[in-house]
Amino acid sequence: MSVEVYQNQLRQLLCPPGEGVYTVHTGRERREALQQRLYGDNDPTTAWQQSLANLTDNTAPVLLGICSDNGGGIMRGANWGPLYVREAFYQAYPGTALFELGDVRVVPQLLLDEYVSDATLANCRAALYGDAKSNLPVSPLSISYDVAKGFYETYPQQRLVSIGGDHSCSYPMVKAYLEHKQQHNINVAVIHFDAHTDLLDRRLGIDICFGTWTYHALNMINDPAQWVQLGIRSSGKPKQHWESTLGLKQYWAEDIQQQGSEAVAEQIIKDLTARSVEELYITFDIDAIDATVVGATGTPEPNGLKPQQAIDIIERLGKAFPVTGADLMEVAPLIATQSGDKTLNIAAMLFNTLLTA
Ligand SMILES: [Mn+2]
Repeated sequence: MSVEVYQNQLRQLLCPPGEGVYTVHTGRERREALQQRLYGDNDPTTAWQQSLANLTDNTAPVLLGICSDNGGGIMRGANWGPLYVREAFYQAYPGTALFELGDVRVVPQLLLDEYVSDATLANCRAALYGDAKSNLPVSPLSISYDVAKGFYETYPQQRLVSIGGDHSCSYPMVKAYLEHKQQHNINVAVIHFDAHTDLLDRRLGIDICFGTWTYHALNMINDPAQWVQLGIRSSGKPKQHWESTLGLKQYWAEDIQQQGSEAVAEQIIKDLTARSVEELYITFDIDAIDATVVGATGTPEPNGLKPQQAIDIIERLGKAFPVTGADLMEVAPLIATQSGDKTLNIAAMLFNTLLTA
């Protein structure tokens, strides 16, 4: 795919940053503030479309917003994560170099094109692209995959990061990343922060959603031992079950409390170095952090990591390996939380850590 073809595809599959939730009034002030920050007084749609031509010479990390909570299911609201986390991030870290690719266009009743009937595919293609016979994807995870796949083909040296969205949004991003690294014979590991394992084969018959995506992504990595989960504490089965049946590595929240973040990071570095791992993808479900400070998420859990513990681990790993892919998922800013909740501040800190690790 040529650069021009890919950039034109982005102009169809995505919308300007902040517009991924399809709405006229809700969230308008926030969206306008973001676009003012990015494009000044220029028309945001035109400015965004034109800005995509600058990708060719870009060296900054590239951000994709995925405003889909269509794969969630306990408490929704992570569709607002990309807009709110961006605002908190830009306020806390003004001047950070970041290329805004845009937001995935999200039809909130769809998840994956494989789940959609031919008639609905045609209807949504007509609605999104003005052409019922278009072959472009229409569901958020399918769009995200095509965007990421095309990105790695067109800009193999650049770094793509994303903000979601429920954790199913990581599935297409990790899939495209792992396929790209395999094609180039680069040995990678995935570092996965989460209160939950996300390791169900199916949930109510659905194979790709927030509770299952890791089980399926695990099949794509060179060796499941190069998938490391941190912060687990809410699981129907013990650690030994997951490690022995699926072969991945887990550090539960209690392991990190007992051993300390430094010792855990050193152990991971030792294991991954012995496996000749060259690069890391870090996927961060905000519910890895303790519910007393992170309440604005779909499934907050007590007894989690302190933000600084997660930051220390990421920074230490980032000194040992290049972090060439990352995402931050499950921030649901409109979920009512107790006073003292710091979800957005912490999300901004974590996102900055992922960018700079
Ligand atoms: Mn998760």
